[in-house]
Amino acid sequence: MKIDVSNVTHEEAKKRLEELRKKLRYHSYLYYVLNKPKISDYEYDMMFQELLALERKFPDLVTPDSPSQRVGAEPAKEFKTVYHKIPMLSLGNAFDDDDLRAFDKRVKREAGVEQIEYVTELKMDGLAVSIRYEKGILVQGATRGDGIRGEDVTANVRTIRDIPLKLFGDEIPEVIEVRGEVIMYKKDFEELNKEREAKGEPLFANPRNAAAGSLRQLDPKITAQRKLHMIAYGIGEVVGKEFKKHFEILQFLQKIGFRISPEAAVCPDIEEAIRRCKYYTAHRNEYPFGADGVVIKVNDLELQKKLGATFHEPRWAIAYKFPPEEAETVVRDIIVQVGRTGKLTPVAIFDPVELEGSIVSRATLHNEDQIKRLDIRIGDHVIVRKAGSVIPEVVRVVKEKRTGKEIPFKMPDRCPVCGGPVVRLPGEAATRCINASCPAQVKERIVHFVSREAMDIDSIGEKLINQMVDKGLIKDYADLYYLKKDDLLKLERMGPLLADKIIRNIQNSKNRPLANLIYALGIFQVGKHTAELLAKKYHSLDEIMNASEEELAQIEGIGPITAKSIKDFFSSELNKKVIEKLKEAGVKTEEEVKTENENLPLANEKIVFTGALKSMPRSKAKELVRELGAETPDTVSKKTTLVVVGEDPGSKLEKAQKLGIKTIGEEEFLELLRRYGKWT
Ligand code: 3BA
Repeated sequence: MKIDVSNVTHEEAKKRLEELRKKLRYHSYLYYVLNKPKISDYEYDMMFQELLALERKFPDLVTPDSPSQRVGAEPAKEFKTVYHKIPMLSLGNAFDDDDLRAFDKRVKREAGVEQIEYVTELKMDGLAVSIRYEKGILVQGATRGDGIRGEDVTANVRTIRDIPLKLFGDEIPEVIEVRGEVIMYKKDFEELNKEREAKGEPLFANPRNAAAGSLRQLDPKITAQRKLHMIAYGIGEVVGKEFKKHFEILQFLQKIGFRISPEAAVCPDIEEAIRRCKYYTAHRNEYPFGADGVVIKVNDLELQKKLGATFHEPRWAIAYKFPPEEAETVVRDIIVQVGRTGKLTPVAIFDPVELEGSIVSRATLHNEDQIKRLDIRIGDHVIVRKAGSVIPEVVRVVKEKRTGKEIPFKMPDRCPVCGGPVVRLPGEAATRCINASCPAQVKERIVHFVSREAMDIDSIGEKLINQMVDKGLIKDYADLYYLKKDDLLKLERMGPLLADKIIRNIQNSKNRPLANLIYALGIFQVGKHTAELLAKKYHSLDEIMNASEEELAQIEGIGPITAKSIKDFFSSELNKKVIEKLKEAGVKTEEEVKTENENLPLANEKIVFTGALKSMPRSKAKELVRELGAETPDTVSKKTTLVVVGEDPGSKLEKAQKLGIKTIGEEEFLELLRRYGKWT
């Protein structure tokens, strides 16, 4: 339905807009903050549509606090830093009743009173923010950051429906910073992850990470699509309003338009606060959001001030942490997953149980030693719990319930994905599949293969690699060299020019130094440095493949474990096949033995001079750099690596610039000579 505003005058619109904004604000408060709407969604939408229509007709009447202005800001390049005038401290932790009583004792002693009144609030698991209002208008939203400075996320917080753009009522202070937690509901988190899974995007580990990731988006339109909420629990700077109690602050926050912690309560003493903690603990899974504990605060603000804070936490508040939820279940199987880097992870499959509000049926067992340590067998009754993440773990086996029919687990000696050999190096917890063509690892291995320090193949990124593997164009990194233009053209967003460029870049990488190739192979424990040691010692891949483990271990800088890893890699028939494919494609696997000259600092440099040097004749300059190993051709070509530019340079300079070759002036040239002791 379209609302007709064609006959409305500017003056009428101004009045009507004020009225609409006030009504919309009020009803959205009833809806979002109090959960008690008085009008139907339809009525609300109609008012909103009318507001939009009027604002479209009279753009000069749009105000920043209008309910229409929640989304609209353009993506930012980075977040600005916000310094918190009043720091956002952290909270000390308590894990049981005794910790809480000890806290109370300290508070009583330091305050010099017999009994303390507390406020308990559920501790929401999200991201702390501070929202600043001036004259009742939202002017800035910031993340807590390190407590001293956070990030300016104003555009993003504006998209959150339960953060008012304009405060409510007629008791609005000149300035007020409202502090609270931005959270995501559990069901919205699960939905978001489902969507992300369908799109092949990485999942968020928990609702807190999802809330944080959603709020810290440079594009507020993305934040607007995420279902975020905010619950207020405190204030920062305030001008023009005084409070006596913390609970009074909470009530005030609710009055001016915020949601506050459900069931926040005043407790006459610590024993009542402890009872409240038990109550929240018993109901922890019934809240729509994740809560990880209870915050207990001294209610009297005068006392809070007297107690003060240490460097990083207030002495008047503490966080009671819920114990991790545990459940008993039966292990039905132990399967082995292969990660992107080849690590084999045993996973227990058990009868589904509910933990922290969601149903779980598998837990990571980390590695072989963990299974041994806990002595987990298939058929065992076990206690499982969640460890701050969606991935549960096994805490212990209920040995009393063993029947003797339980089956011990043995780590497979073949990769469950590719059937290739697996290796566990001495001192390593992980068992790994070392097959360069293992489908579980192929994407990661190709990403590594093309990276700068490896084969340095430009214009191939992770997205393209994913596509090529998913479409079956390549099964390992050697297949890159057999790619045809027609293959590439089958991919999304691929044109003939880009395809040509990719093929060219791949072909151009065939002559990389041997060290780059060795590194690119992705041998476990062989980084760039070890690859260089190997290349220097052996000059060819074949020689390395033929070297014994003992011989490899003798190289200075290579230990026995790395030597074993190298030997294991090259002993695998599957890996030999991949290397054979690289060779057949024409990838250079050897390197000419370096002559003495080539160990000089400027070996491989081709330096051309143009223009006159003030400090020496050109012949002298050439002689000096030749002594350092450089060649000094007379003309600039693609192979030139450096052009030294003197006074009145000729066409050589232009040519160098056209080819994008590095040029330096005389001062820099002398600096270069000085570096190698050829000039003083
Ligand atoms: N109350 C978190 N800090 C909280 C103001 C103090 C505080 C929290 C709280 C320090 C929650 C530390 C970050 C911070 C504002 C500093 C709460 C919650 N109270 N209910 C006592 O529900 N997560 N977090 N935030 N200042």
